[in-house]
Amino acid sequence: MAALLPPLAVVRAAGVAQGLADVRAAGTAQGLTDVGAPPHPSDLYDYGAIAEDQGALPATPEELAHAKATFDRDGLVVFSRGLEASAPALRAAVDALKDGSNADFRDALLAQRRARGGAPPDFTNGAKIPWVQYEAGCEVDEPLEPGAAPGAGDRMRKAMGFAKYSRPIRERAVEDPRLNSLVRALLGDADFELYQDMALLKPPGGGREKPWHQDAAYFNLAADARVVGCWIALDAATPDNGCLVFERGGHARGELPHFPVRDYQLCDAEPRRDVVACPLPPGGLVLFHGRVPHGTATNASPRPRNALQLHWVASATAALVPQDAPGGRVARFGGAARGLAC
Ligand SMILES: O=C(O)CCC(=O)C(=O)O
Repeated sequence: MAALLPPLAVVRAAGVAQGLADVRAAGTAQGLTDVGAPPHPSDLYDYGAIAEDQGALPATPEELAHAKATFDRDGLVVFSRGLEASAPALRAAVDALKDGSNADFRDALLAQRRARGGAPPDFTNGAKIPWVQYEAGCEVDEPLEPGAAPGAGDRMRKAMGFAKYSRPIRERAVEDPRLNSLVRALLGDADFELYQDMALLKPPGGGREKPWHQDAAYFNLAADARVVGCWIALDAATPDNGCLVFERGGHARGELPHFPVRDYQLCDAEPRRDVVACPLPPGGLVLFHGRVPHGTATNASPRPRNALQLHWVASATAALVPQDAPGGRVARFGGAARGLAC
């Protein structure tokens, strides 16, 4: 979305009200500081059940086949046990992104920012660009520079494009053999590659909602791209701190229209069917289809909710498609492009 964005300085000078207008005009906000949003409707993430838990990651061909059948049917498959042994190291690696002690990520991020004159990166040419975003109201001039913004890392809401700079994240998540076997099975035994890596940090006491959406609406990939998302809890994720909520089976509804409201999102008024919550302990994970609708509520709790999110794409379908090209994501997912209003 970055190519459509207002300049960072406009967002920051204008404050939340104008910022929201910019979100509506632009589609989403990727400025260094989030533009903020009004509270979401209190029942927006109500759920009817807890998502079925498979327990431990699959170890046998039969367990892999069962996971694939569940994924194909529901658009998601949950493992409350999987990376629990790695969760402390992964959490420490994410903390090092937040406080700048991962010097390789910090230096790459700052070099990128300087090269762009502080403007947000253009994600249309790929998603693995080092980038961070802070919660609304957290003024940051030079993220991660020593002394520039004491404690600012605690208000970081998102980091991206760090896997190549973090060995623990690569070795314990991106390249975890059990996870890789599972991803291969879910993609129909296809070769695959990492499309995107993110840390989704939802700080305590108001960490920002992620409205209902389909991840594929954000990807500059073709309609037939096969993508598996993997969301790994690094803290206990619960309904009150903003665990994931899914529309089970909703991947079968195809590409749904998205609108710039509080984010680039599905319309709040659209009815959600068969909603399941996905609470997880640290190291628990859920793998999900690129078109399954999902979202997370504001973190209303005093507890952090840090998570790692990886997306893999089948290599045969990994070619980038510019967002505004015929058949690009704006034509396919954009509500306005489809002649719809929210
Ligand atoms: O972790 C979250 O709060 C939601 C993340 C999400 O759904 C996304 O970034 O696509």
